[in-house]
Amino acid sequence: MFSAVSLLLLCVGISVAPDLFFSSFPLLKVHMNVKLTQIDASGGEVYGVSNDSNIYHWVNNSWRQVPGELIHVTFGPAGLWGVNRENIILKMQDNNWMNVSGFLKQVDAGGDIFLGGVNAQDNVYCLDQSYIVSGSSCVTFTPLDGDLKYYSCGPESCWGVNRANNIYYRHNVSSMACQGTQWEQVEGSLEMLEVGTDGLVFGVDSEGHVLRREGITAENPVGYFWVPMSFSERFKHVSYDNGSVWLISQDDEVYLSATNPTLWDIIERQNIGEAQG
Ligand SMILES: [Ca+2]
Repeated sequence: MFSAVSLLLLCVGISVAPDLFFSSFPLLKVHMNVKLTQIDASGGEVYGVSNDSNIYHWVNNSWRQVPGELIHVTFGPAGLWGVNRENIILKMQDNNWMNVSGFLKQVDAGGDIFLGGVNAQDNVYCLDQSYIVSGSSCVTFTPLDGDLKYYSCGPESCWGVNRANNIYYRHNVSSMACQGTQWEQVEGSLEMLEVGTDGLVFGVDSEGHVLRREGITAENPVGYFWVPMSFSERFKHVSYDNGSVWLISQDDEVYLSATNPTLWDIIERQNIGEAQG
């Protein structure tokens, strides 16, 4: 149980300069009887999958299993989507998983309202709003140039990483022209990254460190530099939504951190996990 005293101590510096002390926020290990390998948070909803392909939804501070089997799940303005072991793409439509044409190993529904993803050969694709809202299983993905192993979108921006862990920002993506215009390589090296609903970007490097992109604004969507978060654990996956940082450790345990003390107060009162030193 996270004590009020330690919360106070850890947050002492935060009122001075929130951005500079961002990385000092505490870490909470979320109580859970199964392990997760991937997680996606958006619009107040959180979904994850376990290593045996079960799907979970965070509801009322606990995990509720969702019917079906996926190796990657995503939720966002484009809805609830996933891919299974055969790389078949599935969309939650009228409370059932619907097979959608095409094959991807990873998808992201964070675009407003479009989908991004990559296939087994690291080819990059997106799906325009017209196909998202049509409800049809027969869709045509738009190919992008370049190769990525992971691609994630916020409402107005997409980021990805390639097999060499190079990081790329995609310029001028939109709901009606999701392919955007060109790539811009961003300094640094990451295994994966996720774009939040507010456009903030978090990633995990090859050593399991979590990094946040600093300085992202509408005028400067690429931001300025990466800020490491000083967690004691090492992680393999991160997703961010509205102040909450959801993390999966290298041994598949789920952790939660938060970017403001108010949220921490709520988390502590709800007793959904145990604080980590
Ligand atoms: Ca996402």
